[in-house]
Amino acid sequence: MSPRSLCANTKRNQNILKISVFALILLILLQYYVMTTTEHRLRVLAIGLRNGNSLANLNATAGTGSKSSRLKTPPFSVLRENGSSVGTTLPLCPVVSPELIGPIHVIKRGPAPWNWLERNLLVEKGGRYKPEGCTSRHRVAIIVPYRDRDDHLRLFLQNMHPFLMRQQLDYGIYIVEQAGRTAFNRAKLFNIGYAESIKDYDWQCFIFHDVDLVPEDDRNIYSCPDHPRHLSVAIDKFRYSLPYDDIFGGASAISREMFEKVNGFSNVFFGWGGEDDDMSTRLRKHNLIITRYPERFARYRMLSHKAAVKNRERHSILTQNLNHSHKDGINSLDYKLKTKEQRPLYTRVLADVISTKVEDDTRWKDNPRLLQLVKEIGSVDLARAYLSSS
Ligand code: UD2
Ligand code: MN
Repeated sequence: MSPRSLCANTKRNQNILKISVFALILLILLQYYVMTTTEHRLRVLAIGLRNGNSLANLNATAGTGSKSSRLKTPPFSVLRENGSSVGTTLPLCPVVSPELIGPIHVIKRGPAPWNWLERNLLVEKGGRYKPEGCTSRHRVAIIVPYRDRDDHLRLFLQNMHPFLMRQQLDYGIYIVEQAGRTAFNRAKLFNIGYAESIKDYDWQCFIFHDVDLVPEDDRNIYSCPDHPRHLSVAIDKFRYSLPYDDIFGGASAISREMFEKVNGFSNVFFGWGGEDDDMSTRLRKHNLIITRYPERFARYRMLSHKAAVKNRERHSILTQNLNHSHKDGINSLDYKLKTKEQRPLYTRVLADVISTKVEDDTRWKDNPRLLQLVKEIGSVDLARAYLSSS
């Protein structure tokens, strides 16, 4: 090759390199733009609400152009008869909320400080919200089991409130916190959330939700389902695929009627695992089929955390619990309520999950193994059954 053509080649390579670098920078800038505008949109949405704008106005001011078609509403008289929110006479909200924006940018790191959240997330005390211009079709209590995850809680609320508002739900968020250091009991906290929330309002259904799951698309509607609905179908941590068919953990929705029919969750699963599968068994036993939205909507990010210590007894408790569900659940629920307060962004329920009956009962003092088991399981009957079968 002549020195001249060698020189031309090098020049051409340099040009290609320059163009590639330029294209790369352009791509990065574009991605940054998309991300920041989505985030900005969510903030405007929240801030706009504080200023008393209706969601419909916001839709125009924040430019959140609806992806779903606006549905014509039926005549007012019909709507009032079917009205769902308690104490409102406004027409029913459309079946599909016009505020939905589809895929959303999840805020996964760097939770905002509490005072920022309280100033910008525009909900009523106790984490309550209902749409301003129409009567919501669904009264939904979101129940979240909780202990020691402040970062997750802030991120959860920051993502969740705008998401739920856009779905035009009449909702309330209950954070049910376990007091003390006993092994975590997720399912019993759900039962406690159920029991405490129905004292406040006539909720039609419950969404049982981990604090570390954040939905990625607001077409994943948190409405009251006809059949139990498993919501967290595709999670980034599980490579967006369902780990197994019967899974009911993560986030799921169930009507009050069905929840009561299956006697709620079991109270006896302390530590990690088993409680969600026990609920699947209860549903199956009552011929209730678990339904799911398509994967492309039911997508979630799981906020990062260390893996919990597994409950080694979970499989044997699961097996033994098969015949106990009628007497282990909301009908045997026993706990000590320590605090219940309406905080600006959620209702806080702080409870001791160890049964009061157990602590007061002196009959077990002579049998330390049984006493320990009773304390862990929360039921004398079950503890005896486990002891005799082990
Ligand atoms: C899986 C399930 C979860 C549950 C758990 C077994 C999915 C997506 N998740 O979660 O639903 O069945 O296994 O029990 O299928 N928590 C606290 N503080 C604690 C411990 C737990 O707040 O110290 C709460 C919190 O809401 C958390 C949830 O309990 O998200 C589940 O615990 P995890 O996140 O440690 O368990 P993980 O991710 O394995
Ligand atoms: Mn988790």
